[in-house]
Amino acid sequence: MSPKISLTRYLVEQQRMDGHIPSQLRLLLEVVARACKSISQAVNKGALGGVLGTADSENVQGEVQKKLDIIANEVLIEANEWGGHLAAMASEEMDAIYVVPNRYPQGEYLLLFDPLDGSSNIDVNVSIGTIFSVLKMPEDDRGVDEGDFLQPGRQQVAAGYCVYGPQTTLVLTVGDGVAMFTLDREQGSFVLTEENVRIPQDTKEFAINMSNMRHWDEPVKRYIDECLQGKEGPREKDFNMRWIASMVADVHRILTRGGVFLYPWDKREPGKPGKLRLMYEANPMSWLIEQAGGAATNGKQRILDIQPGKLHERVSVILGSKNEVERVTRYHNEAERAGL
Ligand code: AHM
Ligand code: MG
Repeated sequence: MSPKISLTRYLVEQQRMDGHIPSQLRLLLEVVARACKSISQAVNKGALGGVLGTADSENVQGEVQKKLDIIANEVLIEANEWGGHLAAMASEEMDAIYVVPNRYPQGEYLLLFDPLDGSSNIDVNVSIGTIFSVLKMPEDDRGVDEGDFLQPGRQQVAAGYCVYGPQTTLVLTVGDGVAMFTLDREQGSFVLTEENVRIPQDTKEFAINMSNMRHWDEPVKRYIDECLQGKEGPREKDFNMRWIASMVADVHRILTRGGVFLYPWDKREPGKPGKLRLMYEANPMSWLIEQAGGAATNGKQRILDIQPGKLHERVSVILGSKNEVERVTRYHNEAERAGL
């Protein structure tokens, strides 16, 4: 029987092999994984741990916070602030960036996270997760501020998520493909269970919140309408639909068996470019998807090339199997040319 490869061993070997994980980054990833283990414990206890339900607060986006949103945010901050690997953190649940306090050494990395993605699924016992993205502090920077975070997604040095479902699975990229680790609860460690994850280029499965159909713009309507026509329509095949309403779980399915995920701009709030957040949801997921051979755009442009203007910026997201994402993107370009 081949020996189990723990996350620690995987990271050490990656560091040795190509040297592109410096030791500070390795420590950072181990600490994030440890925090995810502790969030997984809290999620697991559910009502027994008194962690379900809403807190009496709203986040910067005006969304009511769940108790677990706040717990997960605190776990990630407490785990990461003292190690000397970070200069600052940013979170969906915090208005401003969190600069590592003076009493601790400052490191060269910036960590962004959505501590508990899929909040609407917490109380109903459906998969949820933590999404994270790691950037490097710009060189020769004297003091960290929000501007340091505003880097396009292609500059990420690590990205991943941990999905708390029937299994707790950590999925990671450091720019050398995608690896998956399953939490072995008896050993208390993440064990490598999938390497070189690849997404099939074609798919018969789409994920979108269909209840927003009447608010979509033309290219999205055209794409979904063609899928719904199945064998009798222009796509000449029947499509299946899934919508978990936890991006982590939908993306995990796509990394596992392919598919396309869409959370497009829609007319409900025309001033907002989309629902999902660029820096700690779309960017890390897009990089993972690209690293597994898929694609990710906002309909017009590669997500990883978008220059963020602010920390909590939103974006339209289309990601997954390459040929489908390219098709939806082409439909957007065609609609633009036709002035639709
Ligand atoms: P959250 O970070 O507040 O949980 O919101 C993001 C979630 C995504 O995980 C998911 O894809 C989407 O919101 C679901 O939205 P909707 O309820 O509009 O279908
Ligand atoms: Mg989220």
